[in-house]
Amino acid sequence: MKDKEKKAPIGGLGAIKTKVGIIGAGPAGLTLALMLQKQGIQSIIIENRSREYVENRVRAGLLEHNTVEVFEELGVADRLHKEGLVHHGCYIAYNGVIQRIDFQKHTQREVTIYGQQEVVKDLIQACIDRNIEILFEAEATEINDFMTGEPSISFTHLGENKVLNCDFVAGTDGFHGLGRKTLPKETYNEFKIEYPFSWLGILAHSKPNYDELIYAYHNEGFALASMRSEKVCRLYLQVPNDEKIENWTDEKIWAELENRLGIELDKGDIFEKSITPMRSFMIDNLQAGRLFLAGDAGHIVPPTGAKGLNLAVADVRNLAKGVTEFYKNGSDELLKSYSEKCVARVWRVQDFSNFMTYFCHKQAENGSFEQLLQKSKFDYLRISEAYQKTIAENYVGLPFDVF
Ligand code: RFL
Ligand code: PHB
Repeated sequence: MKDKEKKAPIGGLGAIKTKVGIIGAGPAGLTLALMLQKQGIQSIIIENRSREYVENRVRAGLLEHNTVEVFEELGVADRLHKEGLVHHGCYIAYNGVIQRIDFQKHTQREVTIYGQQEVVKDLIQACIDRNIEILFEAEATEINDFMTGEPSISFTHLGENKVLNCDFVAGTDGFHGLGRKTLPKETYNEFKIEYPFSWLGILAHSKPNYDELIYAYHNEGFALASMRSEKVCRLYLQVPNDEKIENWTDEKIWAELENRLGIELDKGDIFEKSITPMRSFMIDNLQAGRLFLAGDAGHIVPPTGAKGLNLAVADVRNLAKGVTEFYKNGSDELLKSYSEKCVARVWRVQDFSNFMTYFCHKQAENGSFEQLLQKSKFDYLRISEAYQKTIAENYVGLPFDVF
């Protein structure tokens, strides 16, 4: 919808107004709304799913030091500190030979294990407590006039067509959202890798009998042992892209995990299983006029580096700073450099996530040149403090303002 006639007038039937119209109540959109509210800037979030759905969507689990600090500053980290598990290192294994990466020693920083569903629950509750309006089951259908100073978002809610008039539009609507589809194609280049493997992920009522995460290369394929609490394990197995979840009985999953991880597991009740493809994707521009993309809307990293949610938080931190500067000092300098600043960090994280993915996954035949190079990297990791430090500082998250 390009012409203004089709839109309801401001204050008219179905039209509402705010400063920042945010599409998507994922970690990016919710964090942005709270950052803006802290600066006295009003926003409204439009989310096409129900509250129950977004609060129960199983995804990430690992928060960088930076991300935890942002949540502390926003006053939403109480439950995270009570229930989250702080880890000072992780293990990387190659066919059963284990090397610990010591985050504390190499970076004086740590990571926190806390499920994305819990993050989202905390953020939604804080938005509600702070009178930030979230319209659930409201689908954004069009972003209008974003090259002018008066953009708007057309959406449907409770069977009605509505319009949100705003000064800025934040496309924090994930990989399949409207934000990136709306960004003019001529403003960006697109980059992607589709990996020839996927992750079969499970959640189980089991006691993790490992104290830190284990990333395991194995001749049968990669496995990752993570956790959600002292009673819930989160585990992943590398599977082919065309794998069907029906082919994996619980017994087969546990046997394969024990084989690849080289440890005995507490084989409890599996209550969630799904297969996720692995991809790296990004565009090198995240803005046009008054439309700004953040989080998965602008980039996807394979989960081996545990970075997607953390990158989403880094993006919206830059966006909130730019919008705040605009309202407080009338300057759009930070907004103009928003994309450039975010994209520099995205490239660094893309490289690390891609490195971890190729490093840990089974790709080449045993004994092939590629597989022996991969093994050599692991042999080097075993003896090189420098290599360990490089992994540690990327894994815990580089400080925000270096990029
Ligand atoms: P989200 O979470 O996808 O939220 C976007 C929201 O927008 C809504 N939406 C719309 N709403 C209204 N109108 C429309 N037209 C809309 N279109 C979409 C959607 O319903 C949704 O609610 O994006 P956001 O906020 O950018 O957050 C990104 C993170 O969710 C993602 O990067 C992470 O989950 C990635 N990830 C991990 N990240 C980490 O930092 N650490 C980890 O340990 C980690 N592990 C993972 C992961 C992702 C995984 N999967 C399943 C892809 C492990 C896995 C297996
Ligand atoms: C998780 O706990 O879900 C998780 C942890 C680390 C990763 C990916 C996922 O690299």
